[in-house]
Amino acid sequence: MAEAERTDGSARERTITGARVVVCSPGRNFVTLVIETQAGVVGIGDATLNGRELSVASYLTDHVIPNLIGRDASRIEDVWQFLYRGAYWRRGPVTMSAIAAVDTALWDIKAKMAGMPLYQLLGGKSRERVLVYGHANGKDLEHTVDEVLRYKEMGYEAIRAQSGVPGLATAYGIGKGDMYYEPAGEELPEVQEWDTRAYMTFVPKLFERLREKVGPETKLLHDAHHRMTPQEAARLGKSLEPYDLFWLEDLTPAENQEAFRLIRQHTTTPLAVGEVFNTIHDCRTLIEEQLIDYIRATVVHAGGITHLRRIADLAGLYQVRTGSHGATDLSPVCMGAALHFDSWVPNFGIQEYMMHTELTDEVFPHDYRFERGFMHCGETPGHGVTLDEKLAAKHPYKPRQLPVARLRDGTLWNW
Ligand code: EZ4
Ligand code: CO
Repeated sequence: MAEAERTDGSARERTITGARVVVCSPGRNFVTLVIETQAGVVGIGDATLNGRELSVASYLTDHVIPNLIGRDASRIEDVWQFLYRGAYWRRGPVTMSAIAAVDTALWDIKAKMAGMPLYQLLGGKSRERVLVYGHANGKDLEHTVDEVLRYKEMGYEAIRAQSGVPGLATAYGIGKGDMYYEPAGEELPEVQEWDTRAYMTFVPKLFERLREKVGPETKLLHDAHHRMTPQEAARLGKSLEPYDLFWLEDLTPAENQEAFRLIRQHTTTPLAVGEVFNTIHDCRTLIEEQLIDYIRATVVHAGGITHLRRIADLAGLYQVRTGSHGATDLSPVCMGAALHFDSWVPNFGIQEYMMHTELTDEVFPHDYRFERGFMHCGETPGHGVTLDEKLAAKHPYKPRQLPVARLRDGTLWNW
């Protein structure tokens, strides 16, 4: 290791002495990185990439961890740059989730060493509580209305509504009948059916009824999950304008960022994009041209707190607010870190929140909590989430993949 990369004597206690990856499946698969320092301070980071978990685990174990041993855990920025630039092969979900895990664990360590909750290191709280949205899913229109009203009863001020579509055997976002939605099914992907026309005919009817039932106050959200062409997306946004959505998410695949110019010209429905983004480059055009209202990038898939902060700062220049992904396939470690980030970030919009199962919560003890529509991060030094490795070991990894979508004629579509 070069001189500059070695820890100096006074920083001996901050030296990274060990790191390991824990893959477990307390109901669903999670990948967690554990980093240890000479002083015995331990930090953890989420590295979960739904359906491709072991690739990130290997990237960390085989390629990243050997580079961490002996390094100064306090040099978060330099470690980030080392892992990003130093790998030569940049970006991509596997690399960026691995970097995110290291980054999150190092922020956890730094905050623990400072004896402060993580949000203090970011600059302190900008708000008292974090607005979250919950997921209401129903097999048909009436069922979805009931579910939305149930979430309203639970105190949610913002609710995402997804519904089964008449004539389609399956639809994105519909759970298997309980609170714990999980899209990854079997070892090989479930094939779901998709028909854009059936969906686009139905969705405005759903939101007309929902708005009637919940009244004007409740914030309603919807996820189109990348299924539309730009022109269809523009029309869908327009057709939902009367129902005053908080946001319409992932209308069309956004590797084509320029497509949003067309959508934006046609609709005033607020747009959210970015849960699958890994870096600031994935959203630079969307943000700089003010083509979206909310950026969905997360701690775990977008290079950790260090990189998410860069994205949020760029977004802030253009009045784009954050709305981080928070599905159950992001572990409580990501949620804990996200809530510290959300408590600080000046241009905060909303945070997605889906309850993890009791077993998941037992494996990842944490101090964040939900209270009537809002989340609160805790005051424990670090990000406030730990890993019960003994319990985790009782729930080994199970191969599972996300579904795929096909059109009625068999053409593979975007799930
Ligand atoms: O389908 O995280 O807005 N939330 C979502 C999620 C994603 C899953 C994929 O693993 O779109 O539910
Ligand atoms: Co989404």
